[in-house]
Amino acid sequence: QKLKDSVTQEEGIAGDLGTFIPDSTSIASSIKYHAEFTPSFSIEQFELPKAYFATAESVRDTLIINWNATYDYYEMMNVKQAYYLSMEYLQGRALLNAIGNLELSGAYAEALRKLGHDLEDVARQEPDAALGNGGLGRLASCFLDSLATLNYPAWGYGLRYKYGLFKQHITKDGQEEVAESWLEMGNPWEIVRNDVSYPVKFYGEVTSGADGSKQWVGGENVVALAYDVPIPGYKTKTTINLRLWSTKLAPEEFDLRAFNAGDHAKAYAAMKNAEKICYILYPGDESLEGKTLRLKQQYTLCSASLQDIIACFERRSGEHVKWENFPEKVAVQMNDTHPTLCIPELIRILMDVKGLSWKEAWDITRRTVAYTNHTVLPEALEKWSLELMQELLPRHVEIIRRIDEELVHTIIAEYGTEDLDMLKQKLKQMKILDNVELPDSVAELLSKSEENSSVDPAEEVESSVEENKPTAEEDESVGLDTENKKEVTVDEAPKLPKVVRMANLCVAGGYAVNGVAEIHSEIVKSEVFNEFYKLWPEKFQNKTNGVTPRRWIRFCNPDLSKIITKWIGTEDWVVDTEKLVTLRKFADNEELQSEWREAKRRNKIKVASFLKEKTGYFVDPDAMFDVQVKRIHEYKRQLLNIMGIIYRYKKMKEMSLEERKIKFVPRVCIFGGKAFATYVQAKRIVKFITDVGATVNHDPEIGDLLKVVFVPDYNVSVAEVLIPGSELSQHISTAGMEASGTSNMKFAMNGCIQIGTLDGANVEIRQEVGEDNFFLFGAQAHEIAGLRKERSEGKFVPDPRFEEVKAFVRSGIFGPYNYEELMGSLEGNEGYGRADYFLVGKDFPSYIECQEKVDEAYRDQKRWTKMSILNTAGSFKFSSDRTIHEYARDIWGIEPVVLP
Ligand code: 4GP
Repeated sequence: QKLKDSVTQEEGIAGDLGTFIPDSTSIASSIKYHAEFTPSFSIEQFELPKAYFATAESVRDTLIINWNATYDYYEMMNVKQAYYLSMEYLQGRALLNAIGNLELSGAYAEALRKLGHDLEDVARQEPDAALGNGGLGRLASCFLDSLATLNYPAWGYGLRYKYGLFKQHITKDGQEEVAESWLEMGNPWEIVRNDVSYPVKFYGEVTSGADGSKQWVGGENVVALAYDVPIPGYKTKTTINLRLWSTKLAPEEFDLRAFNAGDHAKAYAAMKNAEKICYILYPGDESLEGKTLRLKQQYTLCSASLQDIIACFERRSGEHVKWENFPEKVAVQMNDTHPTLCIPELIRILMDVKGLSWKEAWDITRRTVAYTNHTVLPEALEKWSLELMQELLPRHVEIIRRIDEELVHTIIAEYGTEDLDMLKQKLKQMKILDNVELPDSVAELLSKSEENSSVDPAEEVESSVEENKPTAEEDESVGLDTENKKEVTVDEAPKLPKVVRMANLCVAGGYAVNGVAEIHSEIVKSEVFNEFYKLWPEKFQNKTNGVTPRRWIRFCNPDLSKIITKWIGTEDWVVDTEKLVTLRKFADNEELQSEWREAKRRNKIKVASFLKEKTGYFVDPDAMFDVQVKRIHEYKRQLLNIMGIIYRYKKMKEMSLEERKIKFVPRVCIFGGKAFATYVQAKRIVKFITDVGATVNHDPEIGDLLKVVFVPDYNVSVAEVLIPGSELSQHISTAGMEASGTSNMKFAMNGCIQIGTLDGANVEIRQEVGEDNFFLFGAQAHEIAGLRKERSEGKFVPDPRFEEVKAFVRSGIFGPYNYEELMGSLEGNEGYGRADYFLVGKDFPSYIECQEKVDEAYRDQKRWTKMSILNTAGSFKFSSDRTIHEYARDIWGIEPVVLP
C-alpha cells in the first residue's frame, strides 16, 4: 500500500490504482519514468527500441494491478478453474493488443506523440512471441484472449522456449532457418516468479515400501521456474495468467566439488543439461537425444503445471483437503496429445505423494482431464518408445501399464470372449501399449483362439484410418506432428517397436474428447477413434474452433472496424459477434459498398508497401490480392495453387495482349508459410513457388496481370498485415485432412472470399456466409479413399490441362532447379512414391474452373463487395468467444466470475 501511495502521489493519481484510468499525460510520465529506469538502454537516447520497452513496461504496470486483483479474487472465491495445457502458444506481439483491450490505444498514441514517437512504429519494435508452430498454438492464444474477455477463471500453462519458431529466410536455394532469439533484448511482458518453482525428475528408479506404496527416487533433478505473462481481457478488469516454465539446475545439484577441482566442464554440462529442456520449440527428434529432450519437455510441462495446480487446490481448500472434490475445482484441458503425461503424473502425485489409493487417484484423474484432437493424420498421433519412456519416467510407465490393463478389462467386459478374433482386433486397435505383451491373465485367455484366429498377434494393426494413409512402402515421409511434418525413412524404424500410443491414453484417461470442426469431429468418431467411440460415445464432442475478433478484426483492421461499428450502430460486435449479422441487410447498400471498398483498398496499399519492403516486388493495389498463408504442407496443397498459377501464366503467354486482358483479371498471388526444417518435400514447394515468382514477375509480356510473391517469415504479425488486405483466400486442402483451419475464419471476418474444398471449418463457414459467397471445388471427404484406390489401380486419367502444366514445368522455364521430385510426386513415379496421395491432379480441373468463376465475380465489383460484406456478416460464429463458452459449458463446467 505504501508503494501504491507513493506512486499515486508521484504521478498525481488519486485514489485506488485499480480503478484509475490513465490519461495521456500520466501515461507519458509513466513512459518517461520507465525510460529512465530501463536498465538495458543508454540514458541519453530515446530511440524506438527504448521507447518500445518503456511503453511496454508502463502497460505492464496496469496489467499487474488487474492481474493481482483477478488472482486474489479467484483465490478468495475458490471457484472451479480451467487449466489449458499447451506445448505451443503463438502469441505474436502484445503491445497493441494489450492497450486495445485496456481501451488505452488513443491515450498511448497521444502520449507517445508527446514524446516524439508514433505508436505503430513503436509497436513494430516488438518481436513476435512465436512459441508455437501453427494452428493449435495460435488457437491456444486466441482462447486465452477469450477466456480473459469473458471473465472465465482459467489459466494457461506452457514452456518458455528461449528460441521460438525459427525465422525463415528465403534465399536462392529456398527456405533457410535461422534461430529466433526473441528474448535477446529482454521480455517486458513476463514476470519471473522466483517464489514459484517445482522439482522435476527424470530417470531414477521406483522403490516399493512395505505397505505397497511406491517412491520414485534418484535420477536427474531439475527445477521448473515460473514466468508469468498477464493476459488482459477486452473491456474488463479480468487479467488471467499464462504461466510458462523455464528449467534450471537445482542449486544443490551444482557440482561444486568438480568445479573447484578444475573440472569446469562437468559442472557446466549439468547446468546446460537442465537449461536445454527449454531451449527450443520442437527440437529435432530424429536422434535419441532429440527424442529424449522432447519427452523431457512434455513431462516438464505436465509435472510442473500439475504440481502448481495441486498446490493451488490445497491452498484454497484450507485445512481440510478433500481430494474427491478435486474435479469440482479443477478442469485440465490437454491441447492435443503433447500434454498426455498429465494423466500418469496426476495419478503419481495423488498416489505417491498424497497417499491416495489407485482407485481414488484413477477416478479423480478421469474426472479432471479432457483432450482436444487437432489432426486426423495418423502419423501425427504421437507414439513414444516404451523403452525410452521406461528409462526416463519409470514410475509413469508402471502407471500407464495399469491404465492399459484396466482398459483391456473394460474392453473384455464390453465385448465378451465369445468372438475372440473380434476381441483381439479391438485390443489391437485400442490398447495404449502397442506391441507389448498382454497381462498374463488376458494373454492366456486369448491364446486359446490363436490357431483359429485370422489375426496374427505379431501383425501391427493400426486404427481404422490405416487404409486412408499411405503405407510405409508408399510413404517415405511419414513424420510426427501435422504442422511439423518431417521425413523419416521407413527402415529407420525397428520392425514392431513397443510404443505408448498417447492418443489412446488421452481417450482412456480423459472424460471428454473433442474435435475442432463438425466434419473433423465426425471423422474422429467414425475413423480415428471409432472403437473408442463405440465404447464411450458420451465422451465425444465437437468444439468448432474460433479466433478472437479483437486481434483479428478490431485491432488489425481499424478501418473496417469503424465501418462495421457505424453501420451496426454499436461497437458491441467486438464481444458479441452475432451483431455482425446486421450487416447482411446493408450488403447491397451503395454507400456501405463504397466505404467497404475504400477500406479494403487502403489495406491493400499497406500490403503492397509491406511486400515491397520484404521482397522487393512492386505490386499493383488494383489487382486482386489472392492469398494462401499457412504452414507449408502437402495436404494443404500449396502445390495445387502454384500449379493453377502456372496454368494461368501459360495461357496468358499463348494469347495476345488484348485477349489476355479480357480473359484474366490482374492478380497478385501471395504465399507465406514455414516448412518444417526436415520436411524436404515442403521445402521443395517453397523453392518452387519462389522460382515461379522470379520468372513470372520479370516477364515483360505479363506485367501487372500476374505477380507471384512469397512473403518470407510468415508469422502472427505478418498475418495481421496481410489478412485485412486480402480479397481471395485459399483453403484448398485435400478433403478430410484439415481438422479445422483457423485462418479461414480470420479471412472471412475481414471480408475475404474463400476458394476452398469441403474440409475442416470451411464447411461451416460456407454454411454461414452462404453458398453463393464461397468458391467451392474439389472432391469430398467421403470420396477420397475411393479416389486413392482408383489411382493405385492405375484407373485415374489425368486431365490434359494438368499434364500440360507438368510438361511446361519440366521444360525448364522456371530455372535450372530439378523439379522432377515434385512433378514425379504428382504422378506416383517409382522412387518418389506418393502417387499423388493428396489428389492434386484429381482436383486440378475443378480448381482452375473455379478460379475462372472467381475472375468473373471480381470483374463485377458490386457483386464482389456484396460477397465480401456477407463473408464478414456470416463470420459471427467463428469467434473464439463462442468456442470458449462451449468449452466452459460442455467440458469444463466453469462459470464467468466478474471482478467487483
Ligand atoms: C492444427 C490443424 O492442422 C488445423 O486444422 C486446426 O485448425 C488447428 O490445429 C487448431 O485446431 N493442427 C496442429 C497440429 O497445429 O500441430 O496438429
